[in-house]
Amino acid sequence: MIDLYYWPTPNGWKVSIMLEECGLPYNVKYVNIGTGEQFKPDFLKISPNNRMPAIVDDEPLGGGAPISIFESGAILEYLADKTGKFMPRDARGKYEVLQWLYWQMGGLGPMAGQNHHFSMYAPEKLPYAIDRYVKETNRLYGVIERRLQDRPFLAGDYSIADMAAFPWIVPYERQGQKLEDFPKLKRWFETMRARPAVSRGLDVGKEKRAQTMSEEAKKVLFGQTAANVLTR
Ligand SMILES: N[C@@H](CCC(=O)N[C@@H](CS)C(=O)NCC(=O)O)C(=O)O
Repeated sequence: MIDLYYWPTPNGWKVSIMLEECGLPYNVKYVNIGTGEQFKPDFLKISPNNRMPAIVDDEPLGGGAPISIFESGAILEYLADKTGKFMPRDARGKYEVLQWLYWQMGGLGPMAGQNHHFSMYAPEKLPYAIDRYVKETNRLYGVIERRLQDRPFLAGDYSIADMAAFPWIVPYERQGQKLEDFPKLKRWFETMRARPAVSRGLDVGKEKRAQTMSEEAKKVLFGQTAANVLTR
């Protein structure tokens, strides 16, 4: 059985979607990031970056002691390796997927995350910061749009690259984007959203998802320093 350390946000959805797509049984262990559960010493042992998602698999690929993995991209790769699903086995196909997976990890996710931060959560509305990240998100949507001109999914067949990118498009409105401006992306987004496993993945813990972030949660999440992890 796999333990999924999770909170219902785009990075968490990547893994709940993959687990649902693979039909793997899993236990959800909620990590309430708004109350600081990500700093508990037991969680830091699994996820030293104090971020969810993370998994612990007690029937690991390769056998032996349970394995723990943090970073959603590494988790998706592990689950693809373990099940043989959603990533081609040939080297060319595999690196096609990995390029788009890392593009999401290093680009779309962090930039859209900063977009959310400055547009919705920052105590001051800083026009330069908002404009920078809304524009960069827009450029990245354009990269997807261009990529999907001649293929249905980011890396050929449906893969972990799509499962990584899709959750970050779900909040497109709060990112200041319109799907109508990106018809191929819109078609891809709607195809994915219509998959029952994607829908089940998005539903995991949806009752815990706050519509607005409390002031207490902002204090926990923003302004972290090394002291947050070194003093535990
Ligand atoms: N690169 C990491 C990012 C994970 C991440 O940023 N998770 C956020 C929620 S979306 C989190 O756990 N935040 C807790 C915190 O900021 O203390 C991944 O993809 O796994």
